[in-house]
Amino acid sequence: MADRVVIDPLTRIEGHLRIELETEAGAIVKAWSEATQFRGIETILKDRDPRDAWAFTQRICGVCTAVHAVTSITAVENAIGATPPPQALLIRDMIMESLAIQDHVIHFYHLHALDFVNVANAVKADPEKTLEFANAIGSTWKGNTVQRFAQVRDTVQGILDSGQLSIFTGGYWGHPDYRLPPEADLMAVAHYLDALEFQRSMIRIHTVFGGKNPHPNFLVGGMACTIDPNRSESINQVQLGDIKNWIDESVEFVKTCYIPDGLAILGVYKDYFDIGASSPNYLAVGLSGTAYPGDPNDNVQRSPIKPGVIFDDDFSKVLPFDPALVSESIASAWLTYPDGKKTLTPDIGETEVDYSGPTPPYEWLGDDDKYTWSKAPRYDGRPMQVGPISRVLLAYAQGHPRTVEIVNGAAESLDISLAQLNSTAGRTLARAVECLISAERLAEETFPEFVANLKRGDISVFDASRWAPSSWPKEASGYCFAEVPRGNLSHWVTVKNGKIDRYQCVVPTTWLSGGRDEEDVMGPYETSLAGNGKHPLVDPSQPLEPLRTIHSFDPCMSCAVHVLDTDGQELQVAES
Ligand code: NFE
Ligand code: MG
Repeated sequence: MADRVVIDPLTRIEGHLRIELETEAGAIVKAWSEATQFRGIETILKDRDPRDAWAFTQRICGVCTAVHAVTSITAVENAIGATPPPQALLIRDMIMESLAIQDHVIHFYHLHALDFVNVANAVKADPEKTLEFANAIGSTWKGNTVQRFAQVRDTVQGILDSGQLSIFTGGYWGHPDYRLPPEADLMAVAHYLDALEFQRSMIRIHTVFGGKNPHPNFLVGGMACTIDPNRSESINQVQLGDIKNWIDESVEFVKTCYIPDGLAILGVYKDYFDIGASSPNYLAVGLSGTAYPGDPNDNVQRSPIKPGVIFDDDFSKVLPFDPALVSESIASAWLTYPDGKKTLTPDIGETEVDYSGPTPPYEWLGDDDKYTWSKAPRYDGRPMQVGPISRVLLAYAQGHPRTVEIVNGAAESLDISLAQLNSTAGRTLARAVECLISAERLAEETFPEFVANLKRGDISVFDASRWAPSSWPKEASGYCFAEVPRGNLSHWVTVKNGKIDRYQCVVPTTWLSGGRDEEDVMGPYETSLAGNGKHPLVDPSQPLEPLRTIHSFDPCMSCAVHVLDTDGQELQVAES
């Protein structure tokens, strides 16, 4: 008889995720991924001005913020035929890339590292030996000093002595599978605190180009800022100097701190390259930060890799990506589609609430066919992994030189095969690899290209020719697929008589956290836990192992279940 285990809420994520598990002899045999949170954005957009959609969709999330805005304006531009100037596109790229760097750093240190790093063990470390450990793993981060490590050890001791663990409350610090020596734990906790300080500067670029962060300002047809190196009231030489410094600091942090820490920690937990394999299919439209409105020629210049998919873990074969093959199933969701349909493509997607679950508080949801608020996206009928792992695998398979170089180096130092990247540790490694590539691209390509254009006098950031609704077609549809921190994000819009007629978002965490489809095929979270019946769970009262695996996807449930509203669709539609 299987034991039943519930993790609710699963913490150190954005939003509310519940995981139900059945275990036998210390291994997970069944899993259900359950979005128990209720929100509403898509239906709010009906009948609104499409030029405002970015401001609403951006509020789907306080973590990835700008990505929904960029995806939205690109989809709307695609529909109405607007063409932003090249400098505006480069500004958007800089915003997307800097967000990706910040988001991955936050994920590794603040949301995921404590699955492997035991804070309570850090106080046993000797600060001098900690510096030796940092040197031994190749960390040249400027924060590595004996004084700093001693100070952090004393801070952690003070927190433990107070009995109030503050940000470290609720960890499974007594779990037997924390394996790092105290020196590694102390170093990682010091870097956790450094990263907390440091992640701010990675995102300041948003405040220059978008006025603020989170939720910077955008504009259909361009960007809502002015750039002129010679004018004090616009973005000028002073801000460009600041931006260059922030970008250089980001590269330094990722290179000297994040990458060595990631390799060292994953090296100690190497069995996690054989744990947590998920759906063997991968989708990406480019490197991190790419915004792809459907024309393969549109992003040739900016993304060195093409949109594509990989099926069945066959990394030697990249198939072309076809937007028409994306669909969303509601077989396991508390939603309904017209005519009893279970699947719709997003261009004609619906968001109709149909709650059939028990009245909370509930004990178990997985016995019902429907158990989540999340739709289940599919590509050509298959669940897909999206995110750093998909982008890195697709870039590797397409021979992107820097990706090949970094992946081969990491695989060699960890002594793992490419196939082992489909794993809990593989997803975490891919995120670190991608973070370095994003930082380097921002520093060496995107920002220099923007500055070079400026030097040539290109200060145009807005094309007004399609601003007036009278210049739009009577009816038009558009979409944009973007590569955002957690994976592939698409927005789909239909504009009719100057207003939004339909709007759908298909979000990375929806791709990943969605449940079973009408064929009873599990979604990626579920497969990572119960795909082979071997995922460990030693102590159900301290479910650290499944936490490691789910955290490797970096869940954002606020994004995943943006589709609903507590009062029903009609009320919100009437709001415009
Ligand atoms: Ni709320 Fe997001 C990202 C989007 S979600 S964080 O990255 O879109 O999966
Ligand atoms: Mg949606």
